[in-house]
Amino acid sequence: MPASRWDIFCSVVDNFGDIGICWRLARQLAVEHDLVVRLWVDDLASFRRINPDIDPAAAVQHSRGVEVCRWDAPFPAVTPDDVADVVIDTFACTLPEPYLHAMAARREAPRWVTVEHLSAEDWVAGCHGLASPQPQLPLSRHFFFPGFAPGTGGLLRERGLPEARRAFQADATAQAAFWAGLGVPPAGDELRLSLFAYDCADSVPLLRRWEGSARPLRCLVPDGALARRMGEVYGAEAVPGACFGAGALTVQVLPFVEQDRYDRLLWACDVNFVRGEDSFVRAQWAGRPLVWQPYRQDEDAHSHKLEAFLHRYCAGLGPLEAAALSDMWRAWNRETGMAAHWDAFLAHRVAYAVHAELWARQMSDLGDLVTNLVFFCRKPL
Ligand code: TRH
Repeated sequence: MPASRWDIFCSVVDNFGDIGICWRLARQLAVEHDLVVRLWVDDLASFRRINPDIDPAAAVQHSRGVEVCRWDAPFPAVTPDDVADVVIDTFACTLPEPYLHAMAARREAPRWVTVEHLSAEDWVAGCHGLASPQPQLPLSRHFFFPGFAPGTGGLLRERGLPEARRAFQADATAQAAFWAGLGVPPAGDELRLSLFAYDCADSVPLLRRWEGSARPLRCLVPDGALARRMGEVYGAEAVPGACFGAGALTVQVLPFVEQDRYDRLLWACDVNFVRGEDSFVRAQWAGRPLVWQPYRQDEDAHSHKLEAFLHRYCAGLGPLEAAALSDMWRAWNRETGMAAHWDAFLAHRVAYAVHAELWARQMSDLGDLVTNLVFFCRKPL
């Protein structure tokens, strides 16, 4: 049987990816695996943006079956009995010293696992599951890598997600209600894009290209730096609800919505621009064409991640489709030449949607990350 108490530590570096992933992990452990889960978060204000239930002032609160604790410094006094059976430090965040010492003083050491960043690179399967002893204390932690290949931890996917997504995509009434709830008019023959991206200095040529589209195009962009930059192009204030643009293009600024609603946005749009890790994975489950922008890292590490993923993802596409997709993704990440590659990308939209379904099925075959993690922690050392 899996150990019953789990502590997850989440340090919100910047952006929302880390808390986005930890929140899904915590919820799924509690709801689907019936575990007692505490989530320690050092930035509740960011957490609140993806979960409006959260009160940033509360030291302890409950949401969706999870106990959420504010991770303050200094960390409160902690005894070995307070330590959970499984301790997860996400993305190798440094555990608080008092907690670490209490872990070492526990009669039976807890299972200590670092859930790592997502990458499609080949080395991931070789590192998944490796142990690393703590140099000063009688503790050992194991590395758990999400991934896209057998031998990795797989991807976060809740029970029933594919069915819920397909039901929504087949239900015109549910989609109409969803758009209305967001203040977006009925789609008609408009092409709908969701665009969640890091600030892009050179998006103007792409906007101009969209203005000249044969078909009306609505670009739905969340409140943030990129929306403001787009607003400047049209002399508009990019606040949630604002619409601006020219020709065939309407840019509409959306509020940052709660995670489940963001999923629906991805399911409802024709093409999704996503970034980082979590929105990238959610767009893969959406079964729609996507354009990915990895989180920018020093020494161009993100380009290696991009190429590794393209290598895997394009394996199931024909040469023309693979080239058009790779060109568009690379241009988006170089922040130049996107306009030149957009038409070719869009021309293969139907093939990409078919491929997205196959890819999602292939990824499902790896098992979902949380179930894999529970099995991993159940295995005797
Ligand atoms: O915010 P991100 O850029 O996160 C990144 C990466 O995870 C990266 O690996 C990490 O190291 C870095 O942060 C610090 O993008 P990501 O991963 O897509 O996370 C965004 C989260 O926000 C995701 O859970 C989806 C959620 N979201 C909403 O809930 N509502 C919204 O309206 C939008 C646009 C996003």
